[in-house]
Amino acid sequence: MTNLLTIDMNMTNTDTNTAADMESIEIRKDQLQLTPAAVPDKGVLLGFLRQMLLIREFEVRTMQAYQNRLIGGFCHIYIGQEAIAVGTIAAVNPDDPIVLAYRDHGHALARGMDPKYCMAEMFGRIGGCAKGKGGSMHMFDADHYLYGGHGIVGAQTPLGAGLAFATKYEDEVINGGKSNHVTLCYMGDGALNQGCFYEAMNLASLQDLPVIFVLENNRYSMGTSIERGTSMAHDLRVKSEAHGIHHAIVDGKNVISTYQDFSSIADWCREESRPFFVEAQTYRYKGHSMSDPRKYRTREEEANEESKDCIDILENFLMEEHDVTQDSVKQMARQVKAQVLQAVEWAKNSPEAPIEELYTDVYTDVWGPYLGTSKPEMLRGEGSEQ
Ligand SMILES: Cc1ncc(C[n+]2csc(CCOP(=O)(O)OP(=O)(O)O)c2C)c(N)n1
Ligand SMILES: [Mg+2]
Repeated sequence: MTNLLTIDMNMTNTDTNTAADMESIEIRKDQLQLTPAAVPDKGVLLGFLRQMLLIREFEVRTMQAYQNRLIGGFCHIYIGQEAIAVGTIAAVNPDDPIVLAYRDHGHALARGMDPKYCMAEMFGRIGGCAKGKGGSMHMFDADHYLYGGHGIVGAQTPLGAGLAFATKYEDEVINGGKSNHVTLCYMGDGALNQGCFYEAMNLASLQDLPVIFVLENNRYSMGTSIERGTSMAHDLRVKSEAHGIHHAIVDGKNVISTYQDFSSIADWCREESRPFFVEAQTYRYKGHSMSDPRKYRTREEEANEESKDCIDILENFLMEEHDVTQDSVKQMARQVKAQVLQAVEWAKNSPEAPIEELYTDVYTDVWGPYLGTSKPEMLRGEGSEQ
């Protein structure tokens, strides 16, 4: 039987290549050199800390509400990954679009969504950002250019390319200027294995779309480690290199360096109108979703990762470099806790959507009430028996 390697060699031999030529094949090196932005000042860093504390407290209360059955359905907790949402969103402009996977509460808060609307959305209440119709996985906030959390793994990647196409078209064609926006398209490591991601990269590269695919590599997709489920897990640059898209790795546990690196990458994408693929290395402390017993990894591994916590890293920096005291951090944590508890109260007191709401904000309004037959009301009377 001929193996693939032999076929390959035969094909090469029919070319003009010799063995000597093959030895001299050069691996293309990424030549792009970017200088990270400066470390932000104390005020900005305190803002980062407040946001990360807010997200963490919000997620703790979310877990509590879920356990008390105030939240139903799927619910994915962002604890451990806060530095990525905070550092990356701070590095772009407020009107740069962002689009998310389903682990989306942290990004929504970092983008400026009021925690009340985020919490009420999870409670399925009318006071939620999508009137409670979307739930945990579908935070959406058009005023803040947040184009949703998405539940189908990878589905947001073509949307990210599309958003970048839209801003580029608006900037260049409608407004007759230079493309001046950059879209952030977040994805988990599980999305690396979805075909649509490669289609999105292909189009983004072909059409010079200013989109950054932000890979939040937390090393697991549900219970599957990246090494088990993804080829070339040790060198993910190859995923984008095939499309002529630059790749960078950022320390997703360090909000300061994430911000610094990301700022210069985002500036480059905006200036050049080109895509980028950024791998932010991180870890999720909790299970995949609320019902995950985490049997696929050891408690030692978790403890080791939690000992390098993103909030601790920033707190230590602020204490060492800016004389921030433990007391002032505690005070900030108390303020944030009060804010989140208010959000929980708002969600609890917010009514459920009235029944008529079932028929609003949907693509069709022609279906009627359920009548207990197998054929939907909306399809009757159209002369079709199919
Ligand atoms: C197309 C598709 N396949 C499978 C699923 C089921 N599923 C939901 S989340 C998930 C894991 C994704 O992991 P990752 O992208 O690493 O994101 P993380 O949960 O780590 O944030 C899978 C397989 C899905 N939602 N969509
Ligand atoms: Mg993952």
